[in-house]
Amino acid sequence: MGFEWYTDFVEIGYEPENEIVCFFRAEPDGISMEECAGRIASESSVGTWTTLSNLPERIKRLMAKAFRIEGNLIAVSYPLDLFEEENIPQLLSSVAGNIFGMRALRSLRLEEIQFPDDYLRFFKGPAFGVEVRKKLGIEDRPITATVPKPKVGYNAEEYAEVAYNSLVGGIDLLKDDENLTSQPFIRFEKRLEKVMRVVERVEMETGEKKGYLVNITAECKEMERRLKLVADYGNEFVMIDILTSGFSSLQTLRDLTEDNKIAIHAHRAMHGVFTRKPDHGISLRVITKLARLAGVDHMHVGTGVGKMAGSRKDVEELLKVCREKMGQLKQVMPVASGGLHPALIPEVLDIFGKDVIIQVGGGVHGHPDGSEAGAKALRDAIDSAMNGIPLWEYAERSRELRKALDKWGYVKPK
Ligand code: CAP
Ligand code: MG
Repeated sequence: MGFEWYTDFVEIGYEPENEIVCFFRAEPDGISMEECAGRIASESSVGTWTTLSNLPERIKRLMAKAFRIEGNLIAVSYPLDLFEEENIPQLLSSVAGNIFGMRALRSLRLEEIQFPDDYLRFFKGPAFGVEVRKKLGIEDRPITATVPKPKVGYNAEEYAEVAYNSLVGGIDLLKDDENLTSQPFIRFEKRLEKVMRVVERVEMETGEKKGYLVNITAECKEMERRLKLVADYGNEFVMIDILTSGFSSLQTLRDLTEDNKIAIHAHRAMHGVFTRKPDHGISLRVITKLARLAGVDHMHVGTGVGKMAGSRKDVEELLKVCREKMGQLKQVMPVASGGLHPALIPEVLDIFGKDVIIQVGGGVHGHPDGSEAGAKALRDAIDSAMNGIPLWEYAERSRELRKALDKWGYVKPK
């Protein structure tokens, strides 16, 4: 129509230089792919539905360009000046904002974002990443974590007891569940105090360094208060549900942890709302990449074998995002979690290698002999896999491992 200019944002064959490039999967509704591509580039940069009476030359230079259309895939390049330095919310308001709500697009999925170093250089990235190993003195094996289960409901005393049994059984990090924060029956301060006492007690008894992935998810100022309490105890980790809290809170938290050397464990609860549909939403690849920019140290990436969606190939793709060179950003320590138990450990190590945090909740606390035995069964399974010993053979000298194998066999939970 005469008043439209969407196709002015299409320049097939254009070669981006030092720009942000986004790859979208789009399903147009009654328009051509070229018009669809133009809408995406226009609405996510400087355009709108109609030509304008005023459009200075220097603003034309900020127009995004749809430069490749292959089937349903569209590549769009964005001049860097469209984006504020170190501002993830604004980036998402641009490339994951209005375009997802346009009537002319039946569906849209942001599959990938590529950042030039000139954009990355403003981000702190992970403070520690894989170097969290140094906090625990663990260099030659995966780090283990467990979440007390039932995931919510214990009071602080009961929780501390499960924590003690898990840590003394060999778990390195005690992790709060994603929906455990400060409920009436287990207020944050009391849980923190009890668990930190347990951490100190187990460190004394075992001579091993332990840590608490304490969930501080809350309103931003409250997270800051909780972070300070964690730092006062000398704990070197916090956990945040990064998507329910939002990237703004995450970036604030990253700034706050700069001084007290606290590692950030990122839980991705709620990602399934927009990552699971293959034709609409935002890919976990993009979410994981943004989490690395924001500066998380640990990031859940699925298991490839457990109860959460995500194939081995999907997990391997996310491992690349955690580990590939991205400007000056440190690597992220991946977390394998969701439906794991001792029998699945060899396959997990085959996928992840040793630089991984293996989180096992039900697979520890569902052990027939309780949490301490469950923890030992997990450590024995790791030891077995790290030394190339078949699990059943190792189980001949580990009652705990044998009983875990008896209960769960080699089931891949759904
Ligand atoms: C795992 C878990 C984690 C999921 C999150 C849970 O417990 O604590 O939150 O792994 O999914 O609540 O289900 P289990 P993801 O070990 O008992 O399964 O890691 O895919 O983000
Ligand atoms: Mg959980």
